[in-house]
Amino acid sequence: RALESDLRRAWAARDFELFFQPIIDMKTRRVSCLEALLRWNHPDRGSVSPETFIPLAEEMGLIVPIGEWVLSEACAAAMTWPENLRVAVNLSPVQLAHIGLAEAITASLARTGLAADRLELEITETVMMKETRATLATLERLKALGLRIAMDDFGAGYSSLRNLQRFPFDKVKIDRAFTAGLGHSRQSAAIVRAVTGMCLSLGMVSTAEGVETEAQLDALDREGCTEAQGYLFSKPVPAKDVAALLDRLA
Ligand code: G
Ligand code: G
Ligand code: MN
Ligand code: NA
Repeated sequence: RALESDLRRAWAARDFELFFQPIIDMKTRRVSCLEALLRWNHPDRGSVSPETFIPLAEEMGLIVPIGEWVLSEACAAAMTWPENLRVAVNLSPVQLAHIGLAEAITASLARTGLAADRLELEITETVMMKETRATLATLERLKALGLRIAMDDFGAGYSSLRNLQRFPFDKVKIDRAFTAGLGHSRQSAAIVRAVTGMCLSLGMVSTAEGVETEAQLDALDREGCTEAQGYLFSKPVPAKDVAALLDRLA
């Protein structure tokens, strides 16, 4: 398949770039974290979405080296930001199942000098269903390094409250479908309220994804959500534009 050989070539040439999108603390309305989002600059197709090429990279066994590159680049980028800012990195289920993950993370932190408590890992729930013992052991090990773990896209797919109970999550990222429903769907507001309430009770941060309007932000604040992310603040931007972005949002 054409895309497959293109991806292999792209990886060899490191034709990838990390973009960063800010996450805002609801209380201070300041940036607390930036999420690293991978982009592939395809010579003909332009920017290819990770939704297209990550599954392919998983099949091809490329996700582990690509994921290690992402971790390393993200840690290096965070070292150029103010020290109170964290960086969030998305992990593929395949990376989570890979035995070398904790070593790769330790190596990235050591090489860049980034403090472990400035790194967050975002994990989607799909994985959790299988290998729960191995997954739990890995997550406990990563937590012991001092980093934070977020459940990504909560409510979107295989969400199970059992997973929130048995895995050591620090944060829940509420899927943007619920944010989108705020204002015109009473169900969305009720679900957001229930999730943020649960997070508060369990000592977890709640982050709303896909915040696009002031009205949504106000509703989220009312419902007790603790962080917000979305186009209202900024689209994902290249690493070189982060400083200007932070100035704008300060
Ligand atoms: O903003 P964007 O179109 O980049 O994100 C699309 C999807 O790709 C999101 O679900 C996001 O979690 C995922 N994604 C973005 N960057 C990475 C990455 O570096 N690794 C993995 N595994 N997924 C990523
Ligand atoms: O699954 P994950 O949260 O990692 O995916 C992030 C994805 O969400 C990226 O594709 C990013 O570009 C997209 N995104 C970020 N903010 C918004 C937003 O406010 N609205 C919409 N529609 N998408 C967003
Ligand atoms: Mn994410
Ligand atoms: Na998400």
